[in-house]
Amino acid sequence: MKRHSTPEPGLIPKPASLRMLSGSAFHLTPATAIMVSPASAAARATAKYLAAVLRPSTGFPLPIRASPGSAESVIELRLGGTDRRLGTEGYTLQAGSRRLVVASPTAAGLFYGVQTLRQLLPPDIFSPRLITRTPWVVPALRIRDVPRFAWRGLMLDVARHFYDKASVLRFLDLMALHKFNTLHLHLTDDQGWRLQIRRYPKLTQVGARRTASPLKGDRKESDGIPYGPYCYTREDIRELVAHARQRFITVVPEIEMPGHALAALSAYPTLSCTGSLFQPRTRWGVEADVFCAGKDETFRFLENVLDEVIALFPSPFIHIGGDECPKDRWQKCPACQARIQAEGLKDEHELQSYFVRRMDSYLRSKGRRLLGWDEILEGGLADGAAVMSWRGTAGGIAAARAGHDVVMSPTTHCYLDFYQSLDTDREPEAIGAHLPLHQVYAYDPIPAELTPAQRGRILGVQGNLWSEYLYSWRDVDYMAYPRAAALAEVAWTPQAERDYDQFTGRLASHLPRLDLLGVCYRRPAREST
Ligand code: TNX
Repeated sequence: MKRHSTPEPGLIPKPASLRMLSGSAFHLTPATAIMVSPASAAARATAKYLAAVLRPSTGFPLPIRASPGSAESVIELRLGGTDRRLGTEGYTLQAGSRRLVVASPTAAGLFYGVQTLRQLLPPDIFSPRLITRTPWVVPALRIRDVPRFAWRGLMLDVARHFYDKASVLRFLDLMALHKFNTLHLHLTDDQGWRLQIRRYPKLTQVGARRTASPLKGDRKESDGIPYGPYCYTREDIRELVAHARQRFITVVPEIEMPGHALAALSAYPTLSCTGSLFQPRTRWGVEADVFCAGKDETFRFLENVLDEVIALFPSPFIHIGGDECPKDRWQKCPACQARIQAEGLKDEHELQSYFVRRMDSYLRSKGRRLLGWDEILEGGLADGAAVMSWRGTAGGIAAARAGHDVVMSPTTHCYLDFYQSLDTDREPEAIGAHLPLHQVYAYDPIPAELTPAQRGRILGVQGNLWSEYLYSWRDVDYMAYPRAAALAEVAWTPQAERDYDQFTGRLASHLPRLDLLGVCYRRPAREST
């Protein structure tokens, strides 16, 4: 007789190692308890999270206990142990008859084990409505899992289009399911300032609305429709950060400087070189007016803004943008030219470097680290600052060689705002370039040209959702998924374990989960676009 072995579950991201066992499966029933050992606030919090996410579809009470008691079966969350190879985020999971144990030396590891457990259950565990089933079965297996990279990020541009707090909370929930641990929020740009700053109320009174946007479908025209005011209050941010923290996600704020700053200059025009009256930009693209690098007032303003940002966001890194800063105004500005003279700088590029170094030393004095797009390398970068490589990988390679930490986010593999198919007539309007699912999956963030020591500088990888054409959270879903699922695997799974055909097989089991979660993803097409 042919032996039927249990098929491997469709886990995304794929764990570092998984072994199917021959013993009996684990049964989740109305008489299952969650056991926390030893009792700790951290493990209890994750136990509560687990009970809450399993509740809508199972309807089971899943009490949290310190011992098995009379439970029919037990999910044990075991925090502790000294297995150093599990690092700060690894875990083990063993499922068998009557007992399923998730173990980790860290609370983060336990949380990732719980995410794996959710995916080990039948897909309708993700149903928001009650499913009548007993038992829910997890096949007997053993998993040992450690992420490849410490930075597993997604960036959400909330400046060009804004997504309300509820949408971002949901975005964080989906990130957690895919074991992402960093949400980079692009909070300010030419077209909008989205963060309430107490000391400078005009930033949101003036900077959080624009009179029009490019017309949907014909970007050369204006739609003539006012947009905003939209921003996050301080309370919103506190809630987002707390929700993220419970999911072991760090929220990295980005305040753009010296370029992409027109919304701020509209509120406080004296921070520009010309002092003219501005309005938040109504077209996409790059604005010529930028923060004046000559006036001390600019630096005082930015330091005060960063003080409030630091108070709201516990992230060790603060992103200061630094990309696409045209030098036209600086070339003609007496204050900027005087600064170049006084500081002995060669040109406006060195002035940008001066700007970034000055912000770097300020952030350092507050115990934080500066992170910026790869343009911040131009003219020399302060020690300790980290680089996000977006214009290909050359910036990341140069930065790693110079001893800086790097997050890889090249347009070629990580720009989730690009078209997903070459058949652009059948896709919602996007930024122009093309990034199919398989190309995201194919990315290896470690450049072959680096030495082993330099490779250690690559903190990880991030997918970017620039939002010029992402009008609502549904568009965000559509562009993010399933490419973010591919990126999650790039970020988490050992390179040797990755295989695109296998991934698409697992994705077929994963999409029903996303369906039940109401994710408006793009259904992968058969054609290899
Ligand atoms: C470049 S990537 C930008 C953004 C745009 C994006 C569109 C980067 C650091 N700057 O301002 O939104 O292209 O893909």
